[in-house]
Amino acid sequence: MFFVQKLIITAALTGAEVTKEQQPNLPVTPNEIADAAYECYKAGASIVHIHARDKGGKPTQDYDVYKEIKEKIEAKCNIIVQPSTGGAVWHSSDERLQPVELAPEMATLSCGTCNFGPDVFMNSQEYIEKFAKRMKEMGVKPEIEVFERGMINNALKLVKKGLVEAPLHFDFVLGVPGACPGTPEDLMHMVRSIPEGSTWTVAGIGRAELPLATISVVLGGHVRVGFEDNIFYSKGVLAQSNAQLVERIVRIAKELDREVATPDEARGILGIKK
Ligand code: KMH
Ligand code: ZN
Repeated sequence: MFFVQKLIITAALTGAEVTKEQQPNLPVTPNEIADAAYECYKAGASIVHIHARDKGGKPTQDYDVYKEIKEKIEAKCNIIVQPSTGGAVWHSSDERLQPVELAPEMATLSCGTCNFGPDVFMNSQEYIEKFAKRMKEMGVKPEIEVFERGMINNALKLVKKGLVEAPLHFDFVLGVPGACPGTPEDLMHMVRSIPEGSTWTVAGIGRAELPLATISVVLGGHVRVGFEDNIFYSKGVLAQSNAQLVERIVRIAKELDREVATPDEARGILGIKK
């Protein structure tokens, strides 16, 4: 086989920024999120990246809401549930850490501060180490979120301090307004900057989603798509569902002769023991 690893597709279903007004099919209640996760699983996703919302549709990092979502998804399928510890820009570090207490198989670990549209996404060294330490204690595999190149070095510092264990798994989030753009050159620079033996995925924001996902399929990386990152199917046309975005990546992967990983195969690639 030309490709060493099967393709891991992550569906980022909801995020903290998108509203139902912008994307009427955005899943926000635990039932909607669980249904969307199951549809993405059937379409070929092996990980779901989760952000919870409260009853009013506002982002929340509440333990109980994440618990309900996780249990509802796990009742439907064996997709890897990856809660966010990024939350929304205004959440405190303690609020953000709550879903880690559920001991999910994975969670995100943002490794530096950056501008985030009009806001600042705060991830001081103190936050990063606190999050990494708790994830290690809870046996949670971190997905290292990289919004700027220097965040890779911050992640490597965690390895030196024994807070994260190699092999590392990175997510390059490219095209956030105020942070690293989503060009192919930016992606290549990131890929060349991580230690050998690491795995990586790419979350292209907005219009960058599809081209960067396609490049990643060819390069042997992995792919994240979904309404958190992009609400459109094509220019000016809203996507019908998160699963529709997953289905397109599966078609592209098939055309390029790259097999798509099941959740258990993704666990094997990422070194997650269930
Ligand atoms: N909502 C962003 C401020 C993550 O999920 O770990 C942060 C975010 C990253 O979405
Ligand atoms: Zn997120």
